[in-house]
Amino acid sequence: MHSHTPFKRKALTLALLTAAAFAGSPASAGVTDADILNDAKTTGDVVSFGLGTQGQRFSPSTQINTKSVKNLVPAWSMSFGGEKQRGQESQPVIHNGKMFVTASYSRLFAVDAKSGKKLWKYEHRLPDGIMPCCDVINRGAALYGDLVIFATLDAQLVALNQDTGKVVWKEKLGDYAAGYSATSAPIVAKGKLITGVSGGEFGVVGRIDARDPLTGKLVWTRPTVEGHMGYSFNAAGDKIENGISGTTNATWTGDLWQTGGAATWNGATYDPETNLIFAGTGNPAPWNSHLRPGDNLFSSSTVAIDADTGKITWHYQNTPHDGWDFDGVERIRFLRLQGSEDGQADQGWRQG
Ligand SMILES: [Ca+2]
Repeated sequence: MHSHTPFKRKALTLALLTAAAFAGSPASAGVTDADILNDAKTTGDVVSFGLGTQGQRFSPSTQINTKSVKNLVPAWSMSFGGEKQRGQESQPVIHNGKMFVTASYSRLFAVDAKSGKKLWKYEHRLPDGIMPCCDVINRGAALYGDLVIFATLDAQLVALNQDTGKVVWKEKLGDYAAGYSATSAPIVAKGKLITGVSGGEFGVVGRIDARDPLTGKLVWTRPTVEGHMGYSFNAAGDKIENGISGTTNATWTGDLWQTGGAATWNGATYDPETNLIFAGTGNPAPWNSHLRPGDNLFSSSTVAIDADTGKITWHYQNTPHDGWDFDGVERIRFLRLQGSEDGQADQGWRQG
C-alpha cells in the first residue's frame, strides 16, 4: 500500500490543524439564552449568577460529594491586589475556560480557570463623590454573547469583550451625585439584561430595568415606588409611558413618593415558566417613618414583573410602613410544590 503520497499526508495534516484551530477558537460559542436557562445542568461552565435565572445554585455534579470533599486541596489562588481590598462578595462566572470575577471598587478580572493566570483586568474609573451605603463591594457579572457585563459603584453598567477586556458599551443606571450606586449582579432573562439599583438610604427611587444586553439600550424600566410612571422604549429609542406603578398617593402622602427608596439593591431572579421577574426591595426613604404615613409600597416587598410588558403582576409587602430598615431583598428562589400546578416563589425573610 503506497497510496499515501506526501501531498495527501500534508493535506491531512492541514485538515487536522484546521479542525483543531476551530475547536479551540474562543469565538466559536458565545453565551446564549439557552445556555443561561440550562446553566445548572451544564456542569462544564457557570454562565450566570446563581446558576440559572431562577437562582437555585444547585449543581447535579457528583464528583465532589460527602465522601470526596475531604480530598479537595487548593490548586491556585489569586489576589485582587493593590491597595483596594475591602469586601469581596462576588460569585465568579466561567465560560470557555475563562473565569470572570468582579472585585471591590468596581474592578473585573478575567482569569484562566485552570491555572489562575490573570488574562486581563478592568478598573472602572470612579469619581470622588460616589455614595455606596455599605462597603465598596460587587456581587458578580453577567455573560451574554461575547460580553461580560457588570454594574459599578457610580451607577453605570459596563460591557466588556470576554477575550480582550475592551469596553463595548457603557450605560448610566442613575446619577451617583443623587445617591444612586449599584453592586448587584445583572442577570439575562429571555434576551434581556435585568438590573436593579442601590441607594435607598439616600432617597433614590428603586426600579428594575430591562435592556438589550448587546447594546445596553433600554427596553423597559419599572419603578418600585408606588406613584412613579414606568416606561418602555421602541426600536428608535423613543420613551413611551407604560403605566404608573400602583396608584399615586395611595400609600404615600404628599410628594414623599418622589424619593421613596425601595431600592432593588440585590438584583432579580426570573422564572421562565411564569415569565416573571422577581425583585426584592429595600427600606422606604426617609428612614424616619413618622415622616411618611402609609404602607409605602413597594418598599420592603417582593415585586413580580412581567418580563415582556415591564408591568407589575403582583406584589407582597413583608413589612408595611417599614420603620426598622428590615428591607425585603433576599434573593428569591423558586419551589415547585408536589401536586401543585402553580410555581411558588419563596423568600427567606429577615424578620422571620
Ligand atoms: Ca453551566
